[in-house]
Amino acid sequence: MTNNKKVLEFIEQSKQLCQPDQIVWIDGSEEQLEALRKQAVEEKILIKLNEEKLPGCYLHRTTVNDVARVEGRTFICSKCKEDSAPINNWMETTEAMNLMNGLFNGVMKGRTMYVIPYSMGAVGSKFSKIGIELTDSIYVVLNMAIMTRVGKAVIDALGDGDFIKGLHSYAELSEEKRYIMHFPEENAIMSINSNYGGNVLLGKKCFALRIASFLGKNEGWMAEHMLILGITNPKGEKKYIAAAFPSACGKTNLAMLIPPAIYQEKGYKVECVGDDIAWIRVGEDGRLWAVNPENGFFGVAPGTNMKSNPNALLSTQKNTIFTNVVHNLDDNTVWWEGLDNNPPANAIDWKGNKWDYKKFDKKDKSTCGAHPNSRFTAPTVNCPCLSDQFEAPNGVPLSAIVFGGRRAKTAPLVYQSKDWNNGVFVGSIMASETTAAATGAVGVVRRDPMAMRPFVGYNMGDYFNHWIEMGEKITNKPKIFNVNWFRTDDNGNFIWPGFGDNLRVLDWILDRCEDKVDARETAIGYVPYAKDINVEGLADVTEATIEDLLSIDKENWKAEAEGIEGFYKELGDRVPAELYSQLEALKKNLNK
Ligand code: GTP
Ligand code: SPV
Ligand code: MN
Repeated sequence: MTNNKKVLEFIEQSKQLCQPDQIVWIDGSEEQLEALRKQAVEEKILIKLNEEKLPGCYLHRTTVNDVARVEGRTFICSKCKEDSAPINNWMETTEAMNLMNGLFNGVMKGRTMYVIPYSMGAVGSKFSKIGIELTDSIYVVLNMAIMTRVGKAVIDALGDGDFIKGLHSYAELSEEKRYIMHFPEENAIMSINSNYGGNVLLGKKCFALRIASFLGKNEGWMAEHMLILGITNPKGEKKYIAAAFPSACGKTNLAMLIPPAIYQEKGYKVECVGDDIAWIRVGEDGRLWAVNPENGFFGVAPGTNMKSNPNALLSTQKNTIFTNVVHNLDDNTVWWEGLDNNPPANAIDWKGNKWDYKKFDKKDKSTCGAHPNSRFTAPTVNCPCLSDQFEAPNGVPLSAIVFGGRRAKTAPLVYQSKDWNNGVFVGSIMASETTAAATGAVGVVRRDPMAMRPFVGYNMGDYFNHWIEMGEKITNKPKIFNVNWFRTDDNGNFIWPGFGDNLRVLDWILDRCEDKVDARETAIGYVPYAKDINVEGLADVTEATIEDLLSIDKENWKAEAEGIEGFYKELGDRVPAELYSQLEALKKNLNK
C-alpha cells in the first residue's frame, strides 16, 4: 500500500513484537468494511440490528469492567517528570516503553493485526494530521472508520511524511494490565487491555487532544475539548462559537441544538461543525479559526431523545454502532434510559442479561438497562444540522469561546470575562461534577481547567502559559464566557430548562460580542441584566428565575478562591504569574 519507510518499519517492528497471524490493511472501501461487519457478527462482536428500522446499524457490548475512559491508568510519558506531572500520571519514557513492550509481547498470536491509516481533518488539508493505528480489534476498525477518515486516500496523502504511531491490543481485557500510554516526545501512543471508546479509538482523545495539544504548544496552535457551532441570525449573519465542557456535560447537545419556537419564527438557524474536539489556529486576519478534526460523533446515548436532541437521535438512525445500550428483542432495535417512556418488555441489558424494566429504580444506577456511559458512534454526514463549513480547509472564525461545567451552586448561568487573560483565568478555574464518562465516583466537584484536565499532553502550568501566549498573537480576539446549565434548586432539580433554550444564553453572548447589550460588572466578570436574557415563550422561567440563576454568592466565591489557590499550588511552579495576579484581583473584588 505504501513505500513510506517509516510506516513499513513501524508495522514490521510491531509485527515482531505482537506476532499476529496475519496483517490486513484497511483500505477504506465499503466492500472491506462490509466484510468486517459480517465477520464481527459471526464472531459475536456485533449484533446486526433491524435493517428496516435501523439500516446499517449494530449493537456492541463491552465487558463489564471496560465501560469508560480509565484516567487512573492513562499516562503521559516524557523524559522529564515536570513536563507531564503533576496532573497527568507520569512514567519515564524508557521505563514505560519497556513495560509496554513486555505487555505487547506475542499478544496478537492467533489474531489479525489491522493497519488503519487515518486522517484527523479532511484528507490532504494543510492542517490535517495523519495517524496509523495498529489494532487486533474489529470493533476499533469499524469505529475508527466512522470517527475518522481511513484508508488508501490517507496513505496517498501521507506520501513519505510523518505520522503518529498508535498500537492497540485488547489483549485479555485485564483491568490490572490496562494502560493507555502517550509518548508526545516520540509521536506515539500505546493502549492495551481495553476495547472501550476513548481508551482505544486512538485518533480521538489520545491523538486529537493529548498528542495534538503537545504539538500545538510547540507549533503555535491549540487542540481543545470543544464543540463548534454556527448561529445564523434573522439578518443572515453567521457567527461561530466554540465551547469547552467536561465529558458528559452537554457538548453534543449544544452543538446540535434546535432553536426554541420563537427563535425559529424569527429565522434563527443553528448548525453543527463539531461536538467534541476543535483544532484552533490564528488566521491571516488575526482571528481564531477552528476545525473539527473528527468525522463522526461518539455521543452519550442516555438522555438523547426527540425532545432533548432530535438532531443527535436522527444522526443515529443509520450506519451507527451502539455500545452498551438495551437490546429490544421484539423488533431488534435499541433503547436507553431517557429515549422515551416505553422501555421494551422483552429486552437484554447492557451486560447481556435479561432486563426487567419494572425493576428500574432511578436512584440505583445498577438497575439501568443501558450503561450511563453507553454511546453511539454515528457518521457526521447523518447529522441534519451539519454545517456546510464542516470540511472547510481553514475552519470557521470564532466570535466567542465558552467554558462551562456542571455546578449545582456557585457558577451563574452565564458571565463574561474582562479580557483574554481574564478569560484564560476563567477557563483555568473551571470545576465540574464528575460524570460516568470516566471510571470513578460520579457527582464529585473537581477542578477541570478548560475541560482539559484528562486531555492535556504536557504540564498544566505550561498549558495555561500557552493560552496566554496565544492571546498575544490574536489581534482580533474572541470574547471569553463561562456558562452553567446545571444550577439546581433546593430539591436538586435543574432550574434552567437547558438544551434548545441554551440558545437564549448564546444570543446574549453574541450580542455582547457585538457590543449590542450592556452588562453588570461584578467581582467575577460581566453578568447579564436579567431582562436581557430572552424568556419569551418559556412557561416556567420568569425574570425572577433569571435573577436567581445569575446571582453570585460572595461567600461561596470566597471559598472557591481558596480552592483555586490550592489547585494552583498543586499544579506547581509553572503556573504563570499572570494567573496568580488574576486570582489576587478576584479576591480583592470579592472583599470590596
Ligand atoms: P462527551 O461526549 O462525554 O464529551 O459528552 P458531551 O459533553 O458531549 O455531553 P452530552 O451533550 O452528550 O450530554 C451529556 C448529558 O448531559 C446527557 O445526559 C444530556 O442529556 C445532559 N445535558 C446536555 N445538555 C444539557 C442541558 O442543557 N441541561 C441539562 N439539564 N442536561 C443536559
Ligand atoms: C469524553 O469522555 O469526553 C468522550 C468520550 O468524548 S471518550 O471518547 O471515551 O473520551
Ligand atoms: Mn468528549
